Amino acid sequence: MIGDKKVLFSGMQATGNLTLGNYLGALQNWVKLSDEYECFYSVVDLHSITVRQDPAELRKRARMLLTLYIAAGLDPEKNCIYYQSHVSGHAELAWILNCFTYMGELNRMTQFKDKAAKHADNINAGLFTYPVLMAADILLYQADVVPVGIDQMQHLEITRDIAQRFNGIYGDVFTIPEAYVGKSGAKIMSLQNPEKKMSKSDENPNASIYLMDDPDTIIRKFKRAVTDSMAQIVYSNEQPGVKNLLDIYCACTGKTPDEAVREFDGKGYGDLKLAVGESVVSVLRPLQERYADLSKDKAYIDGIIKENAEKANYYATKTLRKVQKKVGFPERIR
Ligand code: ATP
Ligand code: LTN
Repeated sequence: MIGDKKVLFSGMQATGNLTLGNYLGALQNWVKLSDEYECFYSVVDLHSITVRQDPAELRKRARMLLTLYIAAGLDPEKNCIYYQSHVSGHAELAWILNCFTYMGELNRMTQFKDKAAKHADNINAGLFTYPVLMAADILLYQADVVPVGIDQMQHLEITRDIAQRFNGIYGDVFTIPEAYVGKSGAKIMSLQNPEKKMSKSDENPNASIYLMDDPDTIIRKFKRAVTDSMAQIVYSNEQPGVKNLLDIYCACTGKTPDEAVREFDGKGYGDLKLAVGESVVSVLRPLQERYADLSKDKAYIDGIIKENAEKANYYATKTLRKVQKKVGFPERIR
C-alpha cells in the first residue's frame, strides 16, 4: 500500500512498433485502473537488450513508448511513468532473486523457448533470466496487481513463486501480486493467421495494426484480414478469424460478444470488417493526436522523466534496503 491505495505495476518493452494487441491487451487496462491504484508504468529497457538492439533506435523507441503511455491517457502527475534503466534497484534486486530461482523453473518458460527459437544465434543468459528481472520489477514496488495480456501469465506465476519462497525464508518481505487480465482484448490474434498472437515482431505488416497506422491503412488491413468460408458471424473457436474480429470490436466499443453477434445478424464479413476497422480508427485517432502534440513538447517530457525516476527510485530503494538486510548484506555506514 502507498497511502490508502493498493499498488499497480506494469511495463512494456521498447522493441518494435506497438500494436493494437499491446493497446487492447495492456495499455487500455492500465488507463482504466489508473485512478484506483498507485501506479508504476515502466518502459522496460533492461528487458529489451535480451535481444540485440541498435542503440540509437532503442533510445528513440523508449522515448516514443514513454510518450505513448501518456498519449494513451495515463496522467504522469499521478502515475509514475519512467525508464527501468533509470532505477538501478531493478538490476540489483534481480541479482538477489536469481539466487532464489531454479534453472528448472526457468526452463519451463514458454516465452524463453519461443524467443530462443527465434534468436538461435543469441541465446544469452539474460534471455533465460528475463522472468527474474520481471519478478524484480514487480516485487520492488510491492505491487498488488499487474495488468498484462494472457501471454504473460506464466511470468506472473513464477513471480509469485519466487516471492513466496523468499517470504518463506525471511518473513513477509514481498507483497504477493495478482495478475489482472481484462475481459476483452486479452489475446488479440494476427490478422493474417488467427492462430497466432498479434505481435510487434511479426515480419508481415498486414498481420498487425500499429498504433500509428493511419485510418486508410487500418481499414485496408481489416479488409484483408483472414476469416473463413463459413459465411456466418458467430463467436466460436471454430472460426478464430471471425472471433478475433469480434474480440477487437468488443474491446474497442465496450460491447459484449453476444451484443456484437446480434448487431451483425444477417450481415456479411465485409460489413463486419468495415465496422471493426472503424471502431479501431475511432479509438486510435485521439491517441495519435495527443501523441503528435506531446512529442513536440521536449521540456515537458524531460521533466516527467526526471521527476518520475526520482519517485520510482525512492520506492524501489525502500524495498531493496529491506531485502539486502534480510539476506545479510552489511549495513551502510552514513
Ligand atoms: P514481441 O513481439 O516483441 O514479443 P509483444 O508484441 O508480444 O512483443 P510485449 O512487449 O511482449 O509485446 O508485451 C507488452 C504487453 O502487451 C504485455 O502485457 C502483453 O501481454 C501484451 N500483449 C502483447 N501482445 C498482445 C496481444 N496480441 N493481445 C493482447 N495482449 C498482448
Ligand atoms: N515481459 C513483459 C514486459 C514486462 C512486464 C514487467 C510486464 C517486464 N516487466 C513487469 C508486467 C510487469 C512483456 O510484456 N513482454
